[in-house]
Amino acid sequence: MKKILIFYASYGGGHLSAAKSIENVINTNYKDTQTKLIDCMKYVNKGVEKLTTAAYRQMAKKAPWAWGHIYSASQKGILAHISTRSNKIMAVKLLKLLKEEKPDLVISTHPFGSQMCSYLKRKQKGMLPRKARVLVVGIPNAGKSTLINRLVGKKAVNTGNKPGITKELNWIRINNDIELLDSPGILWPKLDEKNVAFNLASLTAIKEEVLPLYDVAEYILNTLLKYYPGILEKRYKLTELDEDIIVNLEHIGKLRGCLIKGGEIDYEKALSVVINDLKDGSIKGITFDRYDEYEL
Ligand SMILES: Nc1nc2c(ncn2[C@@H]2O[C@H](COP(=O)(O)OP(=O)(O)OP(=O)(O)O)[C@@H](O)[C@H]2O)c(=O)[nH]1
Ligand SMILES: [Mg+2]
Repeated sequence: MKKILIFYASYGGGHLSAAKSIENVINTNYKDTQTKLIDCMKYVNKGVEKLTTAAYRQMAKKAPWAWGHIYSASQKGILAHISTRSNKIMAVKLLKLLKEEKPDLVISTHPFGSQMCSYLKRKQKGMLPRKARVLVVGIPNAGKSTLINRLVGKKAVNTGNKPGITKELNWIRINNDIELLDSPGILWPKLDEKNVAFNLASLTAIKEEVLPLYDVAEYILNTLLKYYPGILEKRYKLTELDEDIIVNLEHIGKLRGCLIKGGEIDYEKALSVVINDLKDGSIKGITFDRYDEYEL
């Protein structure tokens, strides 16, 4: 059984007559339906309905010529604004009726009823907005997953200090309004420029198997010497670099206590000192991504 509400308003008898005719046609031709006639203005606000229908009757009786003016004025401008605003306010009451009656279909023979229904339809769409879905994208090991965990306030996704920790896409709900998509780090399909590859490797965005850590540490030290000699001196007490990376790492290893049993230098540890100083932010406010290194 389908339920149909037919809204009308008592501004003159025409809207009610039209509503009754529609009801008649439905009841005669569609057996499996139930119809209900409702004065929508009376339902939403008896006071406003009484006042406006009385005003309408007086005008129709004493100044019928004024109706044309009011009708045109109600289509745009201040009157239209007032009417739209008041219909929006009254529509909230109409929603109660719609929730109680749960009609399959609403027909309205008066524009106020149509306006209130269309407002409710739009508002309902607005009340159920789609969640904002945000893709977190960037080079490997940049901190995408860490950012997501920080925003959610718990360890929702895996993180780790090497590229390739996130291997697939994961949707993470932050709250009722936002969902984040964690994604594996992406890189250019081909790293043509050597310095671009080394810059990425310096940020540990490229796997060790691709560029050996010794080469990366050497690149970092050379780049610091070239652009930030003050930092190289302050951090590693080096004003120049030896051509042999082992000599430089020996110096840094001694300075930072990277030793194995017997006082030998732990070169692996020394080079991870250089890489981690850059990665963990101990060396701040620098960039390897130099404008002057690119051919334009
Ligand atoms: N110093 C510093 N380290 C950070 C920051 N954010 C993340 N990290 C560290 O960077 C490393 C990589 O973090 P992840 O969040 O796993 O990076 P990711 O971008 O998700 O990496 P993939 O999933 O491998 O692409 C971890 O060791 C983090 O602790 C930050 O703001 N500052
Ligand atoms: Mg990740």
